[in-house]
Amino acid sequence: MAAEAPPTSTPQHAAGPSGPNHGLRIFLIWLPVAIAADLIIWLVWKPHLPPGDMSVTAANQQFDIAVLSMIAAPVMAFVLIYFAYSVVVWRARPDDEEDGPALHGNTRIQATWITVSSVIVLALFVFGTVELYSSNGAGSGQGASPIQVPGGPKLQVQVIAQQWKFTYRYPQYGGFETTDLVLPTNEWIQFNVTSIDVIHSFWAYQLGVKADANPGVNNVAFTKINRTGLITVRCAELCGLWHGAMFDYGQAMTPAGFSTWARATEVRLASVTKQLPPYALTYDPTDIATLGKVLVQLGIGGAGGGFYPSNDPEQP
Ligand SMILES: [Cu+2]
Repeated sequence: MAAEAPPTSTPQHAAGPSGPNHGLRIFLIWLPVAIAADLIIWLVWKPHLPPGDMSVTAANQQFDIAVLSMIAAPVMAFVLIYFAYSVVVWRARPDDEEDGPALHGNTRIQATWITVSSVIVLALFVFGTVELYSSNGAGSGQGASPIQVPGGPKLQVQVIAQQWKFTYRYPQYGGFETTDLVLPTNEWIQFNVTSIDVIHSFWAYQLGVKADANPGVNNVAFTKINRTGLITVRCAELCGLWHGAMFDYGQAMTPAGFSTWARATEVRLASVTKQLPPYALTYDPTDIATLGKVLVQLGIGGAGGGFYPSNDPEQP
């Protein structure tokens, strides 16, 4: 009757096949947290993500940020849960002087780790490539010869950056140039972005459009606007002393409102348009200086004159 008493507790690190299944436990804690985090991101967070959904490109960026967050959140949840689980379950007890089991040679952990990492990274690569392509450049400039061009008619709007102002030319309306950015809804818009001095960047926030403006370069970006409203335009490339002041507000109108505005502006600016260099995708800045002299000679440029014909009898 001298049977040995069975051990009352198993050593912490000796939990083998008969011990608790830590992997399953962590998974069961992680799963609801991951699902909840993704649901919160999609249902609660996404509608408020910048830059909103005023245009197809903006909505696409909102979708992309939400999807990337939904991939990242479960990974982050796993790291935090694993950390908390380790602190609670695997902490050294007062009488425990052992080292833990070696991680080397644990084929299951290594294989899982490499597989999951590879799947996530490759999926992100495919997702990013498809999203850039399918959304016509995702609102950023695709250079002079865009890879992906939306079908159908497009309103051409040339964005000309200079220190420290954006001006806009509308080649389909006689090529007039104005400081007002007015755009129609429900129509593809092709921005041809260039500069006549240093590098700038045309950033129409609510449209999700941001395209570099470089001298001598035509940088093409596309968007389609979903609804009318104000558009904030900022220069997004440090371009000199008054870079911070290089912003204004554009307007998205109904197609009928836009058409009325464009035709009226074409007529109003006709005499100025005649003096402009012919519409081109890029401009030689030395021509601009020549143009300035011509305008001064004509009495519609120079100090105080501005580009607009003046009715002031004091002006020559
Ligand atoms: Cu600028």
